[in-house]
Amino acid sequence: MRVVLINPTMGDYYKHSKVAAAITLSPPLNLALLAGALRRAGHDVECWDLEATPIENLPGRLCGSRADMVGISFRTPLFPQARRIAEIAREQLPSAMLVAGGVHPSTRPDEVLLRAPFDVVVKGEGDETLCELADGVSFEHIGGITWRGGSTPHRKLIEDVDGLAMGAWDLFDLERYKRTSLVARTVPVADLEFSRGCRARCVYCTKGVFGSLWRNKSPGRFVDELEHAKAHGFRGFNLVDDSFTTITSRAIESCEEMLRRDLDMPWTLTNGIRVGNVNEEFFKVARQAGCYLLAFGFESGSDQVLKRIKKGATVRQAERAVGWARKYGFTILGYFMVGLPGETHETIQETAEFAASLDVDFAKFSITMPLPGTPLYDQWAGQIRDAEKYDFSIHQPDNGLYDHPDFSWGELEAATRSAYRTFYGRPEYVAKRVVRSLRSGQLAQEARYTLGIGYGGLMQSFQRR
Ligand code: B12
Ligand code: SF4
Repeated sequence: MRVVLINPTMGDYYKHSKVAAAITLSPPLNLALLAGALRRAGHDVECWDLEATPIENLPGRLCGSRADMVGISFRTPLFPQARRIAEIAREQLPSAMLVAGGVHPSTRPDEVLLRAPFDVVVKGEGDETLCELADGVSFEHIGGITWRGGSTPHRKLIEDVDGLAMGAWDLFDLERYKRTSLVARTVPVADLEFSRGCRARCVYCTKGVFGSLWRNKSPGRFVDELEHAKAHGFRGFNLVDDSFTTITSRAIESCEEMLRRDLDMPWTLTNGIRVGNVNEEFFKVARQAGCYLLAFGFESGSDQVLKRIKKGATVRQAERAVGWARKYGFTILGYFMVGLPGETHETIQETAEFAASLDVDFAKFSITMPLPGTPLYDQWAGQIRDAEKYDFSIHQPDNGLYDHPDFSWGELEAATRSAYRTFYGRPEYVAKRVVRSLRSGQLAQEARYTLGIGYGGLMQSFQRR
């Protein structure tokens, strides 16, 4: 079968966001893995990443592709755009099978079929399901799909993750992925995964694809993937795992294997690791193996709030983890959330002060969003303004998507600005940043990011105060 896989573009999503300078442009791992699996099963595949390679005449390209199947991948905010692409595909390729996959279709399959002209929605991991669809297996016999007229339950999570296909990186023009960012020093960067799933149950997190069963690759297979990526021209990698260090000893073993094969591929952990799942040895070995930057999902500086959101971590663990990461010379990013359930003005202030007290290099404060497929979405269902028009395409939440049960939007935004001010407004922070950026040779890049994320917020906060 001739298959075209499409990754929509994020377009203006980050235009008004302070994090734009920290977004790395990498080929989408999902398309690369799905294409690898399809090719292994004998199908012809093309990957169109509209983020890196916009297509001016999409109708013409689709028509000319003569595809039998078009698969579109999307997270929730990209649904409106995925719908437009599906409409064009339907017009140009009336007899092709249109397949939706990714996080949003996995959590809202019926809504996707109701509002967009897809034929089938794949729920959860698509590696095996998409091949079965392309092989022509009848819908009733394929686990984890919803189509017009039927549905099968989510299929079992893939346990043998060593058996997954290697990424089909040759289907991407890597020249288009050479944009550096704060979190990408050596480009192009490959997004890769060592494990899937996460055992924690944070109330704001979507588990609709990889679930709660943690599955990891063997160190040998994992490092084979790194070598495969390197052979295709990548010069660094970023692990997108939900929870890389779930079993810390396994993370350490994979770092040791990297060292043994002397890969020379600098790498990062930008998705955030759990502060309770680390030990000093991990930081030591990860640093030796080329990891230079990592993020922690701290979320809050209040143990009470952490408990309420089921983070399964404490403020004390956070302090200890930062101490170790600092000792081994990592650049450290901290993710924090504002307006979590159970939050008060005092706990938000506590979080801001906690962030400033930790020796982290950058802090990002995000207003809590109840995304579909999360326990928080169910908890706040009554607060969502118009579920039918729930349009996620806007990044910052002064978009009136939902009414926070305890704060007005004005209050949430003011609290966020104040948190940025508390963190980035410290004179000692500025001095420390300049010294550290000079030491790492990243002065220009880090200044760009700090100005964007920190001082963009800071300036706004002074203007609007
Ligand atoms: C890297 C990443 C990003 C990168 C994206 C980089 C890129 N090139 O795609 C950046 C930093 C830009 C990003 C942004 C955001 N992200 Co993000 N991100 C991730 C992360 C950590 C990894 C993504 C990944 O590569 N996973 C590995 C691949 C293999 O998994 P996958 O994409 O799900 O693909 C599998 C299946 O879904 C399926 N599949 C996927 N596509 C298709 C297509 C077809 C046709 C088929 C059949 C199957 C299929 O098969 C694949 C293999 O099994 C995930 C968490 C995670 N572990 O997945 C969060 C995650 C996807 N992000 C999330 C969120 C909330 C966001 C933001 C909304 C955050 C924000 N506040 O702005 C934005 C949205 C941006 C946008 N406009 O879409 C949520 C998604 C929530 C939702 N309902 O959509 C996730 C799941 C985190 C979480 N657990 O809550 N993100
Ligand atoms: S630790 Fe991260 S991936 Fe795991 S449930 Fe919490 S937010 Fe989700």
